[in-house]
Amino acid sequence: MDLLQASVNDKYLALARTVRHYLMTRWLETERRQTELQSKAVAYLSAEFLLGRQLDNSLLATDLEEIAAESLQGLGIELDELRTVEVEPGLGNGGLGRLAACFIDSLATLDVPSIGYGIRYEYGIFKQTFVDGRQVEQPDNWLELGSPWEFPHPEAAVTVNFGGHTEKTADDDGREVSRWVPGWSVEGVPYNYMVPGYQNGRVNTLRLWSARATKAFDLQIFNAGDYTEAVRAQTFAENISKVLYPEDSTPQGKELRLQQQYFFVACSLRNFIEDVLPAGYDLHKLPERITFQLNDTHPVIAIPELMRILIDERGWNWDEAWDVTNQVFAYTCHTLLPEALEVWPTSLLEKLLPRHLEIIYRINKDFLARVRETYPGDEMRARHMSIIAESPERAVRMAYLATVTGSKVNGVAALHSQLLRDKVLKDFSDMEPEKFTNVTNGVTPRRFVRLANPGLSGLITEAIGDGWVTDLDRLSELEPLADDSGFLSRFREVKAANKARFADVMEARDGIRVDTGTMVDAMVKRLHEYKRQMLKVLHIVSLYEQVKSGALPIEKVTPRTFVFGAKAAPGYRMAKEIIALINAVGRTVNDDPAMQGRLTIVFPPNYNVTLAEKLIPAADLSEQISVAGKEASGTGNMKFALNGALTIGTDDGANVEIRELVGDENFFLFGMSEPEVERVVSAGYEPASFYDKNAALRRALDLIASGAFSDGRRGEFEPIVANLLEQDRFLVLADFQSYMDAQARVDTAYADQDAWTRSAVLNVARTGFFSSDRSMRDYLDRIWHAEPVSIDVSSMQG
Ligand code: GL7
Repeated sequence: MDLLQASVNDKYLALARTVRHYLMTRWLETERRQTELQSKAVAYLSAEFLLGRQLDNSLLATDLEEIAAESLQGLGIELDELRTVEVEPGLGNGGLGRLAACFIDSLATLDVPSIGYGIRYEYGIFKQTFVDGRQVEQPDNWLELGSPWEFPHPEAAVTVNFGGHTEKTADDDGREVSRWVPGWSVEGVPYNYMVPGYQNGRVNTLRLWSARATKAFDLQIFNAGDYTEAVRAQTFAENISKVLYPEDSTPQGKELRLQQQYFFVACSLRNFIEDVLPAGYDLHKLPERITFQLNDTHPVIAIPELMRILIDERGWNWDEAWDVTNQVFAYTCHTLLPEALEVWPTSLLEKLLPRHLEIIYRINKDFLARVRETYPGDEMRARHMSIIAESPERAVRMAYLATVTGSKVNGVAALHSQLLRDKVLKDFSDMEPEKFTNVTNGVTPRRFVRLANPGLSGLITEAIGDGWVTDLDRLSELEPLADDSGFLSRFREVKAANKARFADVMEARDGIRVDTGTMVDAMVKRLHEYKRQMLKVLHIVSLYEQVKSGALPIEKVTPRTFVFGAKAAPGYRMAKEIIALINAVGRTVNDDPAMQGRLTIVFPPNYNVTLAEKLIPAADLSEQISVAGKEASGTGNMKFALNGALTIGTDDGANVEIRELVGDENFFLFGMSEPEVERVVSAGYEPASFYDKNAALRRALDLIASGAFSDGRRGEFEPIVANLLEQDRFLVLADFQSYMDAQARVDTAYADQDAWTRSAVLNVARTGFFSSDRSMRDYLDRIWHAEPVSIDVSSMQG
């Protein structure tokens, strides 16, 4: 095709194919080396990988950016223009999925043989739009314009069975064994993605599975002459990988969801055992070759699947199979919300995976025998610890199954792991304390500093060299520069340039104007009541009310741009109401001439990884304000701190560790601690008493209830107000005053720009700990015990 006729998308695709071609040699070499050495690898099983755009990351990993930009320029093409056409694969909901993407990046960069296994959803997380300020979901057709980063392998499809029943038969030795007679099956087609390490020649694989109808199935029906039925069957099969469930931190409990989970782990185990391991490999030695890390409970059905393979397909006895299964799985828990722990009704498992249910029953029987042996006579304990819940309906507690089976169980921040041991999984931790460990989350410095913040990266590299990109602890070398006025002013210039860039993006993307002279105060994360976007809204409404009532002179208000980014699960009513309220407050405040240049609210729709990469480097203040004891870790908090935003936050999740590292004087702490929350709740929390006692809070809530943000319609936000006054599960009202006070401290601190910038620099210098490279080293030391294997790039051609 003639270049003149090529669309921007054509050019983007051409560039992507060129880069991936370059990576291909390294990919093949990585695989060759693994086949040769057969060293221990890590398989990260995750229902979500929220990858973000691939082009930039690949250019960075290959160090091809400059060459690409120059050669494109020679052709009259701007690299920047091509970057912007890439549609990010949104194959995840939020933190959990993005964490998986950071982890595989770090594993590749650390030269660890590893493979990611997940689902190639045809539709990722929905595209969020606002209609009259209310969230409306649109399908995310991310494959529409072609997907140059994936390699489909239809020839390597595997079959996955479902349904049917089990039969008791006798084996050769006359022992009774159970046999699964499945009712139907689908095929899983692997789509491989390259996961390049940072300039080290290693290219690992992310293998995502796509479902299609089996040939046999089709053929049977076609032969019977029923064309429409055959096509229907195809659609039925393809449904399995059709769409990502948009629920976040809540279990979905739907049959299709369980189908997705079993589908991808069954494909992955089969792939690993039959294609990755050498032919004839003795599976008794499996623990020498692999750890399957279970990313939350979504892949936990892999446990009975491996037992089934070993016993039913390989003819092993139970104890042998259990011994190996125990050693190869480890489980990461990502939540503290009891309602978010997945349970599957036994009735559903019976229908979809009857053999697996039998295996789970047997695991439970053996486990409970162990509990009774350890705690004779303590029947209550046995009942509490049972993998099978008896009410409200008989169901399998997937977190318990994972805990009982896994070699290790970890939480994702120090406080979270402590609360798992003390509360969520207390009985299990009492029985097997050595099983429990912590690995604090991390984020990849490649994507979230080096790529997202070229200005800051340049400044850091100039000061301390570029070693920090793969050794983030080296950021501590910046510490002395926090007192260097020249450095501080350059740091400030970078922040200003990042704000200007963010403003440009907002203008181009959404037609939203951002005043770059204001403090950028950002709260971006899924909309969830426990994360308390409402507390942020009350802060804004209170400031607005105080100005309007004359209590606060406008000149005293620190000019701020409040940036929200948040998707609500489509079925989560209250979350959607809160989105509508934020937009309503935004409209009123932004349109009020009295607020001009002082208080502005921007809420770009469809917050995603791509937008995060532009916003985070521009932020001054990072809002991490969940009620203590609910946010397992948070990872946005780390990204902001690493980019020089100061945090206003509760003692929750990884905030605790951030504050410890940056120091109290560089962090705005507020709110009740987890034990305080616990005490208030158990004493019988009465939110209305806070409303009665606190005039500012009362005025803010009254203003919302008065219809001031809804054209006088008083009932509009009644559900939100009533919920706060009557229930307030997440103690928004109880923490209001403390939050307002902390925000006042923010204003005071921000007024001294030198001191603020110094704090910002110290945030960068002291948060190297939050590299996902460090998280991976912790997993390697404490859980996986796999070794790096370097790839020799010297002989490779471009
Ligand atoms: C989460 C936690 O809510 C979040 O705090 C954590 O940082 C993340 C990664 O460990 O996992 N758990 C969860 O279910 N989702 C998360 O983001 C969706």
